[in-house]
Amino acid sequence: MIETVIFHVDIDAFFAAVEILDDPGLAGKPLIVGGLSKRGVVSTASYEARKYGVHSAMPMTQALRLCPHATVIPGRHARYSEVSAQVMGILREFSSDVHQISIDEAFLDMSGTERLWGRPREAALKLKERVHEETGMTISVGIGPNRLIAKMASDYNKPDGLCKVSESKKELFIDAVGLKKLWGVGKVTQEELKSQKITTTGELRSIPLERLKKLFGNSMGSFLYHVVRGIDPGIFSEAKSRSISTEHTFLEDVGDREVLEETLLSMSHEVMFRSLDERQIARTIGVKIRLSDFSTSTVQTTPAEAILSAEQVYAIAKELLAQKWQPGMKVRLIGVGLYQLYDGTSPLQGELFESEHEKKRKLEAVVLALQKEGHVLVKAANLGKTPPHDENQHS
Ligand code: TTP
Ligand code: MG
Repeated sequence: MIETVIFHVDIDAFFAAVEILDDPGLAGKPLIVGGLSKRGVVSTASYEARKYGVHSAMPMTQALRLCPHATVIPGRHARYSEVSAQVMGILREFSSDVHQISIDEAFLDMSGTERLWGRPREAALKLKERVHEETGMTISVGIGPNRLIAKMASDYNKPDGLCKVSESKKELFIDAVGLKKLWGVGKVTQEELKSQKITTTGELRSIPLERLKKLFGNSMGSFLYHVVRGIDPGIFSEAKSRSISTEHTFLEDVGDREVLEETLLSMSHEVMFRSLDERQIARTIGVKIRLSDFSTSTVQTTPAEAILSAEQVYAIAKELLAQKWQPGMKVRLIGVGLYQLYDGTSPLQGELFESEHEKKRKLEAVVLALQKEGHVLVKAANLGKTPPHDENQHS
C-alpha cells in the first residue's frame, strides 16, 4: 500500500516578503503591512518586527508603540494574489493534487511521488529551492500522514522550516508542540481546559470521548479527542463542487468588526483575483464563520446581478457576515468563497451598457495584467477612487 504523504506549504511573512521583494531596501528591517487609519490593524509583520511583539490582527497603534521605528506599508492585495498564484503554480508541478486553503498556504498530496521527486524530505527541499529561485519567497513545509499533522509541522520551525512527522510519531509530536499551540485550540478553549485542570496533551488524551463531549459540547469534544491523537478531524476537507474559497484562522479569537471586515476585504480580493486569473465567474458568494465555541455556520447568496468585482464581493460578504455575526461574538475562523462558477470573463460582453461592476472588473483585470508584468499601479481597493484616501498613504 502506498503511504499517505501530505505536505503543507506556508509562505513566511507573506505580505512583508512581497514588499521586500519589490523593494529590497526593506530587507532586514522591521516592516509592518497593514491599515494605516486610526483603527487600522496589522496584516503581517516581518520577523524583525515580530521580535518586538508585533503580530497579525494587532491594532496598528499598539504595534507602533511596540516598534516605533518600523516601516509601515498599506496592503497591495492584488500584488499578493499575483505572487500567490506564481507559488501555487510551482506547487502544482510537484503534485497533481494541490488544495489551496488561503492566500499563502496549500496542501499537496505527495503520496506515490517518490520516483519522481525522491523521499519526502528531498522533495520538500527541491520544492523550497524552486519556490525561492522563481518567486523570491521563502516557504515552510510540514510533512505528515494527514493534513492536521502536516499543517502543525509547517509551523513547527518557521521561518524557512522543514519538519517531517511520521505516522508512528504523531502523538510524540503533539506532545512536543504542547497544549498551548495545539491546532484550533484558541484562548477560550484554553481557559476551559485550564478550569478543568487539563494542562498537558497527555492529560487531555487520557479523557474518554464521552466525557470530553460532556465537558466541551459534542463538536468541540470530538475535535479535541481527535486532534490530541494526531487524527485529522476533517477540518480542511475538500469542497465537493468546483469553487474558489479562502479561509483564515485567527491566532486569537476576534470580536472586533474592524478586524473581521479587514480580513474579509483582503479575502474578497484574493478570491476575485483567483477567479479572474482562472477566467471564471461566480454566481454565488458565501461567507463562513466559526465561533469560539466551534459552532460553524455558512451563509450564501446568489445576487441577481453578475459578480464581477472584488469590491462587490466585499460589499456582499460584509452583508452576509452581518447575518451571522453580532458584536460580542468571538470569531475563530472566517472564510469567503465563490461558488457556481462558469467559464468567462464578462457575461455582458457585446452589450452596449456596462454596469459599474463590470467597469471595476475590467480595471481589476488591467491591474492584474500590469502587475504580472512587474508594474505596480495602485492598490486595487482604491480603484475608481482618485486620489487614494490619505490614510492609505505611506507615512
Ligand atoms: P500567515 O501565513 O498566517 O502569516 P505570514 O505568512 O505573514 O507569516 P508566517 O506564515 O511566516 O507566520 O498569513 C498569510 C498572510 O495573510 C499574511 O502575510 C497577511 C495575511 N493576514 C492578514 O491579513 N491578517 C491576519 O490576521 C493574518 C494572520 C494574516
Ligand atoms: Mg504564512
